[in-house]
Amino acid sequence: MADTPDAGQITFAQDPQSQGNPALRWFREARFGMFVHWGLYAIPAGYWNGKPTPHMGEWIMHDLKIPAEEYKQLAASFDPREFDANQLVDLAVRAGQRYLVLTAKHHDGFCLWDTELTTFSSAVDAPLGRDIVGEISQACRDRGIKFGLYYSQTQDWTHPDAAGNDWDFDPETQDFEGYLQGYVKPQLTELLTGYGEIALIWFDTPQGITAEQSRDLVEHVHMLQPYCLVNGRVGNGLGDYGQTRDNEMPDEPAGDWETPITGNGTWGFTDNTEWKSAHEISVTIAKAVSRGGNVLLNVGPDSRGAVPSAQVVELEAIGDWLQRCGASIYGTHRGPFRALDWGWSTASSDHVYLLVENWPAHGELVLPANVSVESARLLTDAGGTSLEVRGAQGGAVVDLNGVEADAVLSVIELTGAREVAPL
Ligand code: H79
Repeated sequence: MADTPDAGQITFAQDPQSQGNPALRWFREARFGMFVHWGLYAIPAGYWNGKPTPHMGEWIMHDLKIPAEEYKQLAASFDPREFDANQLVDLAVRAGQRYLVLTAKHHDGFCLWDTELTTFSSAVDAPLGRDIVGEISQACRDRGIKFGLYYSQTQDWTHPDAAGNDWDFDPETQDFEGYLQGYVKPQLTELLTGYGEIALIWFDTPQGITAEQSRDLVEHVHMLQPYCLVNGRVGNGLGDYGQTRDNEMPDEPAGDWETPITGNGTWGFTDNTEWKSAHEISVTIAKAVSRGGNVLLNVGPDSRGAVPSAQVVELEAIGDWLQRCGASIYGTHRGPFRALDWGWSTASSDHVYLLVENWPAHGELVLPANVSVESARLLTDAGGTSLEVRGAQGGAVVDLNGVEADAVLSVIELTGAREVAPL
């Protein structure tokens, strides 16, 4: 889980009929978002009665087959009195993230809003008595951050008719369609009518959901909010944009897409401290944007609602990097240069951007043979230092002698880059 392999493909493709959703404009502009996995699993934080869970923190109930009635008692301990939604969203702003997706309901079924459909929520069963969806949505609205909700539509380990829990419930006698119509859709109605604009609904693990059921969910969301994006994991090739598997990077994907990545080896909070560095994250962002996609980077707040300070350091370093070179990321699209041995390219209508991971030891960055360039400058230093370009009629090189590589990832802006006939 800790790395971002290159071999992945788009698992949940963009529905060709949905490519026209006008909301994809903000999505393409944003490029980088914060995923927030927060729920009861932050309390055991990877251990149940001293026993470690073998995989991701938020899967503890499933992986240790904790009885639903026992797990549900955790709600009484969900008491993050000091949690401040403004601080969380301020962190997203400092990290340069333009949208935020909160786990309204993860696979364990615990709801972070005041729902009529169950008391198993932060608002009722928890002493907190707070509507976390409401608090974070308001903080996002105040700061101009697009707000989306993760909703586990197929798995719900505390609902007798949902998928995923075969240790308490009998899959043979379940009424999954009844759960979708009588629970999932009414909950989506609450979320899409009670909190103003919802920028996207992030479904997950479609598993055996039928095409008809996936379509019903997409239509339900769009009936309530036509400009709410639906991610590809609603299932069956539907949704407004495509998606990789978790922590994957596709090679040459078509359309609009997103990769969700962990900040360490888990989504829900545990004691794992293998944080991805700002450099690693910047490389993932560079690869994704150079291939037309977005990165949704996870934070898993602890049981008090705090993001671990070691991760805050990396997020702030990414934000600092984006302050300097955001022009190469926000609102840019697939770059013209492929298969570079030193990095990746993105493009806007005016410029081509080079995101250079392997800084050339000899001080010369070799551009593809059929490219000519008018001028180049370094984006990631304070002054936007001009760089000399030699051999502009094909086989051009950017002179990097005397220029220091950026501590996160160096970015060069090209003006007047043109394809010329190969010499
Ligand atoms: O929300 C995060 C994850 O909890 C969720 N998607 C991200 C965004 C996710 N759900 N499922 N998976 C990821 C992959 C599931 C892997 C599994 Fe297993 C393999 C489930 C059962 C076998 C890992 C190994 C978890 C339990 C055993």
